[in-house]
Amino acid sequence: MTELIPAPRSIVSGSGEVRLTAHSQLYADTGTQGVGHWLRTALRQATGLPLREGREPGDAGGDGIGLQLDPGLGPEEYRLVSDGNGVLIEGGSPAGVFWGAQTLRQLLGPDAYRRAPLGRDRAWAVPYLTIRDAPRFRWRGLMLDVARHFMRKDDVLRCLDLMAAHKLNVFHFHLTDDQGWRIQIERHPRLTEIGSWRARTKTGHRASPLWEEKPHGGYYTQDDIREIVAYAAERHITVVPEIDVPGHSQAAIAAYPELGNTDVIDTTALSVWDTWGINPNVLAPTDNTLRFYEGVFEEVLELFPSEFVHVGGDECPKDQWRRSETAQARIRELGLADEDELQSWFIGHFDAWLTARGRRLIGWDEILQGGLAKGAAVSSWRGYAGGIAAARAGHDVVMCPEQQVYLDHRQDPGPDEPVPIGWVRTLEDVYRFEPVPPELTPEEARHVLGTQANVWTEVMEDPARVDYQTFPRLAAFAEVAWSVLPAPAERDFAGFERRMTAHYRRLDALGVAYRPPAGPLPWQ
Ligand code: TNX
Repeated sequence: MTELIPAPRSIVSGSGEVRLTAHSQLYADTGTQGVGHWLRTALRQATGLPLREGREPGDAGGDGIGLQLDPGLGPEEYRLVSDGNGVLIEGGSPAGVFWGAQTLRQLLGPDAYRRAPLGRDRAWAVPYLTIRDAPRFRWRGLMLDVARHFMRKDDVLRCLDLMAAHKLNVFHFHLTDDQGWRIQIERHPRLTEIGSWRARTKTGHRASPLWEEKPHGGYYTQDDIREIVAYAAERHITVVPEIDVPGHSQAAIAAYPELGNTDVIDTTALSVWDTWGINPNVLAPTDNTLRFYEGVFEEVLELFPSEFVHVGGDECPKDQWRRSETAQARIRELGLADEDELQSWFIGHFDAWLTARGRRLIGWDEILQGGLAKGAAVSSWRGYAGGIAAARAGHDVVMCPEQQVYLDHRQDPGPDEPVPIGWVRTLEDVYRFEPVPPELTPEEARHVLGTQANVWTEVMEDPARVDYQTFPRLAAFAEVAWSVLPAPAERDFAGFERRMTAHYRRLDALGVAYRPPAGPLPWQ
């Protein structure tokens, strides 16, 4: 059972196996109590074994599990040794031990992912081996768009569990967009009262001649957010919130019409958008807007301890600013050249604001237009170009080019594919994705913090559809983000597919509605 995904740096196999029994103990040193709690809970559910607390890492029976810190290892590095003394997982930090615990779960076989033991005796064995492992990137992300379609809190928690099982550690939470505002902001209650519902949305099966139109909405209370952030933290996942400005803001403008360009259109007539695409109704570059969003970000910072805060910045059409006397006056007053520089000023304001509060701004690559704000990091989505330019200018980058890692795109050209998005990103395309473009020098490449896969949900109305689009491709993505792989053309995709056979059984045990290798089932 060493068909591990993502592949570790090295495995040396021995002969023999550790067998977990009713007598097996689980020891966790003082630094790894949290991981110990997580692992005991997960394995008790799956195996029914008590896994009582051990007093030392190894035990006389040689059938226990030990967890401990080894300051000699890198922060997310771990070593897993299974031998006559039992299973010992050591990590440079609790996170490293946690990733080692994920590997242990894979070694125990797919049933180790179940929430209840099966009704028959079975052996829980870990082959004798030594695994040394560490991630290639420190940012291994998944972005989930809960604005286009709201996902309930429990679905988000499940998503975090699935991320952890794949050793992903950054959850980019796309909380606001034209079609919905999903986070409670106490000082601006209309953002959720008005902004979290839209009157109609097109949903339904691809084969329906007329898609069903129905109201859609929902939002997370601040307590829901606290729970999500804490649940993520237990799994060594950082939640990076995204509040999209100055474009993708129609839901906010529908709630507070004064945020829009009131001298160009009647913003009181706007409602939460019920169409997909790029929206012309953007925020007005006024002091009032800045103060309003500072208030939003103040509450956001209280809820999310992450170093990075995402401010969007993508797809902001400049037409209203061109026609707005208020926006033009601002351009003159600031001595700016054009509307691109006005956007840059807008983002720069929040860069300085976040930096003053000990945080860092990250935005989509359009924030390069008109000049990149001083401390800003970039999510490079329109290919690699934005990321390359940012890295060369000394800015940090997360690579997420839509040509490779947009999981809303269909995964097969076949006519039965349920998602009506034109571009095809196959499992193999994702497996051959390389986050660091060869154009970068080693020095510049250090600015590539890592990579993330993005799940935009315009056409994913429920968690089953999100599962279908996300898996199995997220498994390939996880290997790209974690493992040190050869250049794209030399990657052993056939070998990856062989390991996927075991991985599909894990996803089955986890209840993931992945796309079957043979293609969609009739009801998908
Ligand atoms: C572009 S990626 C967008 C999203 C859409 C997505 C659909 C990005 C920063 N903006 O608003 O949902 O394409 O693939």
